[in-house]
Amino acid sequence: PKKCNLIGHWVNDLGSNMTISAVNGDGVFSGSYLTAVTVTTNEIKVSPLQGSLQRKNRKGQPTFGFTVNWSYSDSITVFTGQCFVDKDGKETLKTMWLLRSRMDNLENDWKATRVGTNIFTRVQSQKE
Ligand code: B9F
Repeated sequence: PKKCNLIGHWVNDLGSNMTISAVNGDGVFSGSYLTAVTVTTNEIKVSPLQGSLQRKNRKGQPTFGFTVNWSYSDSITVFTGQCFVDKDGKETLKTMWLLRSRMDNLENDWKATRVGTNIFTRVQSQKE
């Protein structure tokens, strides 16, 4: 079956855009993230992401994790997931995320973390 390649342009079920620009030999990768949604009226800006791809498994469909450090807020999101390839070679990233907001005090810590899922599919480049 076709190998999963994280490099490229992805869109998720919320319409957020993610670009993974490089993956090195150790599986360390970097890119950028533009969320389509926000909770507040904050201005949304492209934010950097850094992640790690599992390289131990030679059977394909690797697991990975990455962090998005929101450049316009004091919040941070971590994603973990797996890249699946179907029989037609179509890649899907199935992920779960935790969004941590900064709280002013320990009493508010209980409400600091949101959780959810996102499904990413590849945005085909014009020449493919
Ligand atoms: O909306 C978040 C934000 C941070 C401070 C004010 C607004 C940051 C963007 C999070 C985007 C999430 C979703 N987008 C996506 O593609 S990450 C997981 C989801 N997948 C309000 C106050 C603190 C946090 C939220 Fe904020």
